[in-house]
Amino acid sequence: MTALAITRPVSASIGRCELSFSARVPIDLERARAQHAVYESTLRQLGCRVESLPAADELPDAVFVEDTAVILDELAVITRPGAASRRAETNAVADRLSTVRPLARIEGPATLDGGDVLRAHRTLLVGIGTRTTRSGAAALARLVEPLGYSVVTVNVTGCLHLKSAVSWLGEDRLLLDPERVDPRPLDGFRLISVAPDESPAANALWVADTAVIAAGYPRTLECVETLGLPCLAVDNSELAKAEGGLTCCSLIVESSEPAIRAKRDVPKGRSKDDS
Ligand code: CIR
Repeated sequence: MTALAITRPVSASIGRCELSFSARVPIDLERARAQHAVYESTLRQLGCRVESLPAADELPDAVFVEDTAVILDELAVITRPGAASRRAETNAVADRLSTVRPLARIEGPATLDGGDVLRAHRTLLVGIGTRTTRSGAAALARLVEPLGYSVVTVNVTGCLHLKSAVSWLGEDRLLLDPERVDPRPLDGFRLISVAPDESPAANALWVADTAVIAAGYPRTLECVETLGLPCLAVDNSELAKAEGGLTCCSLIVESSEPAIRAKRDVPKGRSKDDS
């Protein structure tokens, strides 16, 4: 079955992106766009149908579509990003996702970024850190637990999102930087650590049973290959200056068949903890 990969162009204003942990350095727009084009063609090579949303040059971080939604088989949850400058990004994403999934929303004042939600089968690991609040995680839990998902919160320190530090590599495998995430809630998973000086490699995209790993981290690549997993390296160095990794640049819809498009009522994700 062909997965749909939703992407969005690198905005002309990317130089004004949100930054939380890195110093601002110039981003070469043409190079960022060229790397993003290679990223999209890698997704195509892996069998995805890539669909790019309309450009939003006035929204500096629009390329990082991952943060705007959490897509499950049964519904898509439109997030309320922790950075106010990013909230308008959700509009175009919601429009597109409304054609493939019933929608639910995280309502304010709770906040939740898609980069903090890591799905492994029916478990959603939710990072609590700079962008996602406890009430955001609780709001997500109220939406998805009735559907049979369990939500496990994980404290994230020293990096932007949970998925900056942990990635799912199929089955029970998690690739992680143990320095940046509390491994205690990850009991039951097989933990694969990135090489000690290769922390950014912990953000890897698992698509079509292949690990897409940021170029420039050869020891982590070799470690994942040694597990017998197919790997591809993609250069993401320009968008890394905006604190973006490989997962951030796509939303993968595993099945976009019309059969699952039926509308139905989905409860709002507002948390009583927020009032
Ligand atoms: C931000 O700070 O929101 C963007 N500059 C980077 C977002 C990266 N997204 C992600 O890790 N999921």
